[in-house]
Amino acid sequence: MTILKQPQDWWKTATIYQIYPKSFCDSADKGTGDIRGIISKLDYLQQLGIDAIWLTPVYQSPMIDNGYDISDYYAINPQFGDMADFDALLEQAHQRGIRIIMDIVVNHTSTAHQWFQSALGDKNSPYRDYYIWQDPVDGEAPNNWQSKFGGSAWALDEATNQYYLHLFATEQADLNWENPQVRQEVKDIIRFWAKKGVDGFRLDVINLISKQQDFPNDDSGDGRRFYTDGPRVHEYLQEISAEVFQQYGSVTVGEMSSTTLEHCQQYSALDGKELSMVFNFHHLKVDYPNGEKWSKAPFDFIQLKQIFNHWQTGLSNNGWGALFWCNHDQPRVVSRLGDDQQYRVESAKMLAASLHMMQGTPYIYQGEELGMTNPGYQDISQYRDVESTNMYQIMVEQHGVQHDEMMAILAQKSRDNSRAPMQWDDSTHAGFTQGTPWLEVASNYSHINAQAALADTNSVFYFYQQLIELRKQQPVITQGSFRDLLPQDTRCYVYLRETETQQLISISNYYADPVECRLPPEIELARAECLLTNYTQQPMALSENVVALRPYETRILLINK
Ligand code: TEU
Repeated sequence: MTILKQPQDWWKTATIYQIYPKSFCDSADKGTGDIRGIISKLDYLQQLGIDAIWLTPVYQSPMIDNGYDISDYYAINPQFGDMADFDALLEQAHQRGIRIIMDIVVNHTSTAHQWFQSALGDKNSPYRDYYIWQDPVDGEAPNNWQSKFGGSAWALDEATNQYYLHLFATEQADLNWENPQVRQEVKDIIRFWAKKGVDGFRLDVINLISKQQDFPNDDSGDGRRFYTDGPRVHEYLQEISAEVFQQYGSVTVGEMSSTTLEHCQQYSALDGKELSMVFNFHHLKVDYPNGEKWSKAPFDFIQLKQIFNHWQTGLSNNGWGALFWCNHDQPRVVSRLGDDQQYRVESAKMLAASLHMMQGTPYIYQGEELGMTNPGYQDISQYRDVESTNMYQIMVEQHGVQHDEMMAILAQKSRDNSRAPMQWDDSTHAGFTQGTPWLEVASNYSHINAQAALADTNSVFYFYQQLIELRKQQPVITQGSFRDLLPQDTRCYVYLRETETQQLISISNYYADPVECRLPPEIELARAECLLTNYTQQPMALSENVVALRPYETRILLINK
């Protein structure tokens, strides 16, 4: 087994690529992707230049939530292959210098897990206390907490007349972290994978593991304030970190739902006592009017900048963040914040540059490097995601939203937007499968695909390749301080990264109209070298400190002091 050296903090200059295996590449004509399919694309990933792969769950699972409902943490789902395939992936990736980060889902298990099966209907089961049970209140659920996928977060176990908690689907029962045996099981699971040579872990909704133990009713919300960043979460993370992560030198990224900067400073504190870095989602709620995901709205640009500024300055010298626009739960960013028609290539590159020049570790979600778009499904039968199908029912049947309106909302917001199969080439089903794909391929695959991107030196792919390389070459990207130079500008995001020896300026026009922006006089633009831009023609002349930007134009400038 090839083991990669783990120089300290290697992940600070790294770029990580997220693979959603079900939608990546099918090696066996069955319509769903698999591990062998991933292995066949490692050369492609090496060419892109990424340092590590975050693999979303490939464990045994009934796939109600596509693997986020695990029924056996020690086995590979046959849909994806077997343990020999997994070992081959690890070996083949390592031979190419690519690390593997596994997704660990331990806020909950599948209700098909043997622990839950033993606990269900039996108060005396040794596994009963692995889960969270409450008696009914007035013959109803113990409180009004809502599932993230809609409806009550409690489901009744009729045989014992107690409810179990499920913050996600009914088939995803929350584990009781108060029970030390549960924590022991979690450590054993992580150790098993770390011993195999896995390089790190992405921890699913890890800030939800500690619930307030009196389970109060929430008279002003959906209950999240009683389990988000909960009372013992830091203690639990420190325990696992000391006993497992630090022992193996694993990189860790925690997915933090509805979190705060203060908690994230502690989760990702530089002493490494909890996690290496954190994902937060505040910047991806700028198109949720009044915090409501299930309605359509343009994004709030000023708010987007304010959120980035808050997190960039707040984590600087304090912690470390993951930088991302896309993942398997989010719509495609080029459709969301860019223009997926006329300026698809320009806006995909601009969004990439504007994010990748910040401090943190960038994550690229499969297909983002091609500028893949939302697939534009028009029929409810095209959706597969449990959240989307639940929400369709709730919104249309209970809230009286019109079918057409809900279809338009799903086309903008559904998680299936990112789960549409990867577009490899212009053959049938985009080269993703020879079978019938489990989720339809976007019809634009004939021109948006990896093969076409590799043949075009101006493609989004090569732009990402350059961003990945730049991060390794220019220490200011990893180390520099952060300052928004034009916080009031309603069209452009212009920020400065600075160390004692370098200034890096990221300038981006977030809109399709040309715009001029005036930089503060202390920036000596005449001395700047342009490291990267998304227009091939000569950049427009800079007059004094005014920069003229074309639609979605982005420029990365460097000034050596
Ligand atoms: O997601 C956590 C989470 O809360 C979401 O991003 C969720 O999809 C969103 O709130 C719905 O509006 C993680 C996984 O990334 C997701 O795929 C899983 O479904 C979820 O946990 C449960 O394991």
